[in-house]
Amino acid sequence: MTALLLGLLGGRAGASAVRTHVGRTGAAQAAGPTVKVGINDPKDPQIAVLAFMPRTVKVAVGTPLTWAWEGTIEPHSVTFLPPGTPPPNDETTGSYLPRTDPPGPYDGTTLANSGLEPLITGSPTPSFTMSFATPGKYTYYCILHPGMRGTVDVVAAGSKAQTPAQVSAAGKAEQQRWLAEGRSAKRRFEAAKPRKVRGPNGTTTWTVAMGTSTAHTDIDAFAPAPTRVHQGDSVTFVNGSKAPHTATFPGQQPPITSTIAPETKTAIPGPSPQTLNSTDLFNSGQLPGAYPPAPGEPVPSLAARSFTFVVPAPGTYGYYCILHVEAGMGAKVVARE
Ligand SMILES: [Cu+2]
Repeated sequence: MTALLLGLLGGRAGASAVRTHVGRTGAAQAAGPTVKVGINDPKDPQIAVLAFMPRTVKVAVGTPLTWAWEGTIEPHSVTFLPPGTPPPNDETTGSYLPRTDPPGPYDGTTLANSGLEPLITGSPTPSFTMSFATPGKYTYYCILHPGMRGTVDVVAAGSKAQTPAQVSAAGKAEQQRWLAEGRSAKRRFEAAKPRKVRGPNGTTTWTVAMGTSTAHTDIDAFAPAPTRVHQGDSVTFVNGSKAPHTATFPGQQPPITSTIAPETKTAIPGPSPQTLNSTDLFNSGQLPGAYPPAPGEPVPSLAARSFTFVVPAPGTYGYYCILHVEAGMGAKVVARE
């Protein structure tokens, strides 16, 4: 992790600097069809596809259906909820982290949950298999990504269902579509000019976007850094994506690497704005995405999604997102006199 951070903070954010498990294969060959659980672009891990592929699958009662995590850095779950349970949200995610196998072939009345993978087992290619006892349409969720849902259409034994090859082909077609969607979003994101606002005493406040999102992807990258930052200028990080992010300047301190440590969420040394130096640790804390944290709740305000750092002296100030460092989310501010 430290080598990765050094690579990032040295400004080489991208595939070459990333310790990655993208592209590895070798999940056990399942007897039934397999649904893919997300993927990070093998050519650019900053592009995370947040989708079950294929989104809908038709299987017969008794057929084992497998979900495979292969090449996803972003963690996901496969979570079937008992009837009447609201979809997972920020407040309930924590209760769904561990795995809960259904007591037998699934009949739709209980919780069936892979748990958040690959975080829970740490396996590079976890999988989750279950079969179904009762015909019907079953919706399932990822506990971390609100828009990420899938459907299993269960038909009676002997009825026409999809073959494993058909499911695999449908999954691959969707994967190509969502990768293309993410790549085009990233091109637009990188082409946008940094926004700036004149401040007092001839200083400038620059805005750096923290990622962006499409219907099926998150782009885990900081917008290109402004190239003409001068001492006294400010850099305001704004999260307009659907995912939470941090802007974390480790200075000469040991970097925070745990995504679940309390200091990940904490503004260090205090609330916005903060004046940087090159030795201490600075952390925006976890800035929420532009997304309702739970159904019926408002989108967090622009202020809640923003954090400003003043750059007091010339120098190079490396920063990263604690939550997405493995995807290569890091950059630097270079300030001149
Ligand atoms: Cu992030």
